[in-house]
Amino acid sequence: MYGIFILGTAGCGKSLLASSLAEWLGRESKSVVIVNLDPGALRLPYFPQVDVRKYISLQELMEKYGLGPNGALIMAADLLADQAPRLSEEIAALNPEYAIIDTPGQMELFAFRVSGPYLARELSLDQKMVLYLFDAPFCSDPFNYVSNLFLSVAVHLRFTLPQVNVLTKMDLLSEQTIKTILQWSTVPGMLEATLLSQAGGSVPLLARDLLAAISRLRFDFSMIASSARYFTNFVNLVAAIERTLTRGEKE
Ligand SMILES: Nc1nc2c(ncn2[C@@H]2O[C@H](COP(=O)(O)OP(=O)(O)OP(=O)(O)O)[C@@H](O)[C@H]2O)c(=O)[nH]1
Ligand SMILES: [Mg+2]
Repeated sequence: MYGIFILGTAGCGKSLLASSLAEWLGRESKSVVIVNLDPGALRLPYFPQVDVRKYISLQELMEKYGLGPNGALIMAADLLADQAPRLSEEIAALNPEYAIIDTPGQMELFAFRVSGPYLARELSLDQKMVLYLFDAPFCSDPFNYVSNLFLSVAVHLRFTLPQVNVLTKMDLLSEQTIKTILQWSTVPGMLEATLLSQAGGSVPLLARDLLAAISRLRFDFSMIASSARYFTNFVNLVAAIERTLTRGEKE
């Protein structure tokens, strides 16, 4: 069983990508289960065969502990860790080739508290990986792009799983803008030059220094652009996912 954890900032397209990826793999005759780990999800674009909302209810937490919606979300995120055995059991009973795991909207509640990495470690799946999503409209600003690189590296440090970076919602930007964003991650010096050409006092220099710091980490910054709405570039995306998972298998 392969496990694909989908992470990224709020609204970057995690749930729709989970849904489209499941549909695509299903069309390739792969057996797929989508696991919803977002206790706060109101509406999902797919039917989650395994759903943490069965065990954790935000409404109940608010009533029982007198919490507001944010307090309940934090508590719910912390309670996720306890659900590892039940979720593992449910996934094992379905025995899919792929478990696609949709994670909570507010990434910091999952990735930067104890429960997310713990749950990712404990779920009994043979090979696991992270898909880290960059929201393309947000990342067309070079400063936002650099901040997101930091988040991507931080996620990698937290989960220490093989990771593929995905530029989502490519249908919302022009081909030229997508090309530019992809070049920032592959053409040496291009992002630095773009940052330094921006107005903003000391901000471009700060962004350049941050970029230099991350570049020393030897992290793979390459990205695959895609659209979960139109399945654009899914052949390459799925090939990268399969390469990453089978590489892990050989290690
Ligand atoms: N045009 C376009 N819209 C997209 C794409 N992916 C997601 N969206 C839209 O972006 C919005 C957020 O998508 P979601 O999949 O809910 O994102 P999310 O990261 O799960 O959001 P939260 O869980 O609420 O943080 C929705 O309105 C989606 O329909 C895409 O590839 N193209
Ligand atoms: Mg979501």
